[in-house]
Amino acid sequence: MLNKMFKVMVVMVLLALLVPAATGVFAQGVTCSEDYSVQADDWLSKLADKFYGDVLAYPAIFEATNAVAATDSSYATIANADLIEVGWKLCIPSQEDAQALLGGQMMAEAPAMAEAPAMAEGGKTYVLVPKNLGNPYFDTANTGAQEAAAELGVTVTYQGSATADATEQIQLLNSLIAQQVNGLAVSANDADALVPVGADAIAAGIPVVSWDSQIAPGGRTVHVNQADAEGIGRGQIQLVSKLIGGAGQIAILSATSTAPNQNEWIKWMEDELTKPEYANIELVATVYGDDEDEKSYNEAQGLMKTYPDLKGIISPTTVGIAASARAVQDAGKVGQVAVTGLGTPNQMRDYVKSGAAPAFALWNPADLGYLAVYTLDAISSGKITGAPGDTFEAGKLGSYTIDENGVVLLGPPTVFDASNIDSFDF
Ligand code: RAM
Repeated sequence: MLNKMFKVMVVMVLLALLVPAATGVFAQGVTCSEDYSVQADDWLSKLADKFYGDVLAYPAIFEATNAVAATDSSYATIANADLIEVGWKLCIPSQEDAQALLGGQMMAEAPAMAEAPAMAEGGKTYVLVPKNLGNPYFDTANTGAQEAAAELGVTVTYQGSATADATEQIQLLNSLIAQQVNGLAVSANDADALVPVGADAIAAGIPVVSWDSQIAPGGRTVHVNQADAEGIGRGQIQLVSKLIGGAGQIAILSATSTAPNQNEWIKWMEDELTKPEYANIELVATVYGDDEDEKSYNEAQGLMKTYPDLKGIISPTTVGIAASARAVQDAGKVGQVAVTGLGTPNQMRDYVKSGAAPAFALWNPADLGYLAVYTLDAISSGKITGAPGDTFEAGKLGSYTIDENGVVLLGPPTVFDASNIDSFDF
């Protein structure tokens, strides 16, 4: 870990020193051996791994693309190496040119870096378990988890059930315990139902953290929470109130009825609604789309039929909010029914622009997956036991402390609207 951090620092120092040299290399005719068009879920270190087998070689792509962009505007100009956008054209220099661009230092370290996958093969395997597969939110969390895995020299596999169902999830976890994996990071479909299987894993020496949606204490050591539940819940009511002018009927379209995270947020929404400033807002229904697109869409349609005067839908699930916005648009009710909730900017961009969902919130799921893997690894490697007060380092995200409830908090969510939605790509 320290070794990796040292390498990152060496590369950063070298880059700072190398800017004039890099320009020189291009002056000497380094060309792009390949052009690459950025796809969803790409990030620079992933591409560096793909093209050079070395995640730390990403500055070569960064430098090369910016250099060619200076004379050819069809290439992207990358201001921030952490932010690349789908569709951008990148310049991929040859391995040789990349090496020259990085002053030879990067590739000189290649043998040491190449040890990482070998170590991982005989080394630790953790499993990142989403509520279900096929949800871009969890796919993005997995990209962050893979980034952490590469930094830590471990393998993280991504395995989930087809539906967001606790029984299916328990079956999967039992089979992972039988396979003697080295750690489990789970977004739970039911807080209590998963306690026995989580406790079995811990008893078998397999550390368990929950992330995104928690397993109750007893079935996990630490829960990696995206943001304070009270803040999320109250924030949703504040958002919908603004969008509907403080008066009218609203409904909640949630994920599954047992989802620990949504249920906690809804509890805080209901509490917020008791404040006098919301006296003119009436919560008429809470329905469940089970984090399935079609079911969520049908539920949203149902709400609009049953409550023709409905003014707002809060959907605190990335699947539900996108389906609700689509249903509002298809029903020709943009401007009459405002959708808000928790969504990914990439899924919601068009609906923000059409006015179907003018504003919503979320955290960065990739950071959440990254933090979950660092937390699990800190426990698995014995750096911490996971007890309240324990502090550990989580790579680029910095230092975290486990609170008195065994919870690690990522940080406050971002509110997205027309003014900022185009700055985010996940
Ligand atoms: C869905 C899932 C997930 C939740 C997000 C906001 O993707 O239900 O658990 O955190 O929405």
